[in-house]
Amino acid sequence: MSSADKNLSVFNTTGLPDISNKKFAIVVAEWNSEVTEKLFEGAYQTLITYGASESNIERGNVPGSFELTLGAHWFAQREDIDAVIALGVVIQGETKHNDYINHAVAQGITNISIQNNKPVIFGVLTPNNMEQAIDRAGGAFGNKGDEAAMTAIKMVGLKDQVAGK
Ligand code: RBF
Repeated sequence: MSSADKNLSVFNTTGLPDISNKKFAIVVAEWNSEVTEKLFEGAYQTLITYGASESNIERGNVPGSFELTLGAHWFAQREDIDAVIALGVVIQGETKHNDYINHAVAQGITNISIQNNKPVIFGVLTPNNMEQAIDRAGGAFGNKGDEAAMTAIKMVGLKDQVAGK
């Protein structure tokens, strides 16, 4: 299956950790908010479906995807937060800006997850057009928000496993 055909809401759920006491932050970019809201809904719902409690999920908005790194960093610095999910949509083709934004955010998210020693999940769609974005935000190819939340859950579990917890 090529990544273009992957359904982002279909995943292997064997051996998922107990996340009932884990705390998550979801950072949402306001650019292309009609799509990022769908990503948020998917991420939030997936966390709840797999055992997170509503009171353990916090949300923060940032103006655009470029600001996801810093917004996520502020949450990641908090000791009580176990994982951060960063959600955005940068449409390629509409602006050359996407190259700069996508690379900066991908690198930034990698850096802050290492610095803070906790999962910070890259949930940024980088489609060629709005139709492709909608297909991956609850449409034909599932929801990248679901996938980002599942990634957060699995990484939280792996961290505990490695720590022998
Ligand atoms: N932010 C996004 O999240 N998605 C975009 O597609 C996007 N396109 C942009 C295009 C241009 C020309 C500019 C100037 C900004 C764009 N941004 C986008 C906003 C960016 O992430 C950031 O919020 C601003 O650059 C901060 O001033």
